[in-house]
Order: sequence, then structure tokens, then C-alpha cells
Amino acid sequence: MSKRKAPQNDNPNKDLVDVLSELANYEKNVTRQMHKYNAYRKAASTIAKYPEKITSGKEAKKLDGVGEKIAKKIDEILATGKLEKLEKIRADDTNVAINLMTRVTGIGPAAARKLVDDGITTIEELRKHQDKLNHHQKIGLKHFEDFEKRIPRPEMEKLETFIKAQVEDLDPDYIATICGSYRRGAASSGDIDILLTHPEYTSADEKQGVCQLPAEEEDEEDHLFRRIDIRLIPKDQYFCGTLYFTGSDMFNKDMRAKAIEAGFTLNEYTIRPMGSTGIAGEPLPVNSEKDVFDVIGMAYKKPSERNM
Ligand code: DTP
Repeated sequence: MSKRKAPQNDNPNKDLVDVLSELANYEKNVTRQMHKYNAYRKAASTIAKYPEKITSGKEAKKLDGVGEKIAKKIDEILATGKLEKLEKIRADDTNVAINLMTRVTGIGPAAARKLVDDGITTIEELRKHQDKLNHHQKIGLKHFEDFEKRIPRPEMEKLETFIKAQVEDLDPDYIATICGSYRRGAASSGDIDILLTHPEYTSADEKQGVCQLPAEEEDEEDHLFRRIDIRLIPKDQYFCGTLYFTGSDMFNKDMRAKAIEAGFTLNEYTIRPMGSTGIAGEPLPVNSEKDVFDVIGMAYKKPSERNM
């Protein structure tokens, strides 16, 4: 899963979206208050979709996910060009260091805080104390600079062709789908999320790795190292898997909420009916992503329409 989200360049409310996204990251990485993280993310995502320039908190409050507190912050940003709360967060060295550590793939908020408590505040220092890292985190640190860079779509297309050919060679019965933002049609992706299944596959496994496209011509510059997540999924759970790993994360949250309203519980593995006792029933048979939309009573959305 990637840590850097695509930049919002041509959005009339880019400044507001950037501030809310930075606050969201702070709540996730530093305070670990996930409900606040979700609230800021939700507000940032609705504002990012709003086509006009927002001129007041009152106007923003009409949008889904923007409440009183966020509307106030928007007024402050519009009036002063900044947000006092964010200025304070940025001025705190511990916050800055924790945020930096979480940018390393494999280092989550808890591990980041522990490193900072141990006095490690820069990537350079982290490189000198690799004994504190597990295998996954060491890979993240080794490729820190490359992994921060987004993967342009043309490179994703080449990776897709390359990976699918390898999988086909292994066994033509494998079904492979590159999910994530790539499947939603994004111009660039943070990483490569591959879901793999086989008609005879029955138990789950997960691999995170690193890959690099081979240079096609001798004088061509080397490609960067890219993060690749490969998940091998049982066939009966494949479509709930592609649905979840295609995202976006906000779309997933919304769809889960709609599933609950319709009396079902949906996750990356299955969709199950919720009994009146609050205990989930047996997984429903799912043979396509559309089956899941149908069960919930939602109109089908193509991957490119799931960018919320
Ligand atoms: P990027 O281009 O930055 O890689 P992405 O592919 O949409 O963007 P990820 O690679 O981080 O995002 O994750 C792949 C998918 O997994 C994502 O589109 C939806 C799902 N997902 C990840 N995290 C969450 C979450 N917290 N809640 C719900 N779905 C999630």
C-alpha cells in the first residue's frame, strides 16, 4: 500500500485540500486518532471534487463530511492564508520526525514513535541504526528515495505486461489483476497492487517485494525500484479482493457503510448478511464485482468511476 497520494494540481481548492490532508496525516501518524484522520480525509476528498473555489466555511459546510469545526478552520485559512493549529504542529520537532519515519515503507505510527523516542529523527540516523528495523522496513529504507516517487502510467503498463507474461508462463490458469489507482485509470500510482488467484487455490498468502523494469536499450537510464504487493487470493474471495484493492479507500469506506445500511458486512474477503443478533452469516457466493454492487442495491461503478 502506498504512502504518498497523488498531488492535486488543478484543483481550485488545492490549498484547503493540502491543509486538511496534512492534518489527516498528523492524526494518523502522530496522535493515532483514526476517527479524526477519517474525518479530515473525508472532508479533503469531498472538497477535492468540488469544482468551484470555496469562499467561506459556510459554503464548505454544505458539502458532505464538512462539519462545524472544519468549516471554522476553512474560514481561518481563507482569512489569514494559514492555520494556527498546523503551524504549531509543523513547529514541533517530534511531530516532524514521527511523520518522516512513517514515510519509510513498513514503518507505521507506533514504530515511528518508538524510533523517535530512541533519538532517531532523520533518515541518515536511521541508516546508521538498521538493527532497530525488521526486514520489510530495511527494504523500505534502502529504497526510500525511489519509493517516494510515483510510478507514471506508461511504466505501470509495461510492468503489467511483464508481470502478466511471467504469471502466464508459470501457469495459464492464473488470473492476475493490477488493482489500486492504476485500475481506476490514474495517471500515476504509488505502488503496484497485484491480485492473483487460481481456480484451484484455497488458502491465502501475501508477499511484498521490490521490482525494477529492465532497461530496453543499452543507453537507457536505469528504471527506479518500485514497490510491488502481490496477494494470492482464493478464487471465491477474488472479486471482493479486487473490489477492495482497487479502492479508492474513500470509495471503500462509503461502500462498506452502504453495505451496513443494506444489512450486510463487506470486507476484502467476503460479503455476508448480518443477522438480527449482530452475527454475520455465511459468505454469499460472488462471481464478479458487480455481484457485490447488486447485493447491496448499488448501481455498478466502473473502476474509473471509483475515484472518490
Ligand atoms: P496510489 O496511487 O497512491 O498507490 P491507491 O492505489 O489507490 O493509490 P494504495 O496503493 O494505498 O492506494 O491502496 C490500494 C487500495 O487498497 C486502495 O485503492 C483501496 C484499498 N485501501 C487501502 N487502504 C485502505 C483503507 N484504509 N480503507 C479502505 N480501503 C483501503
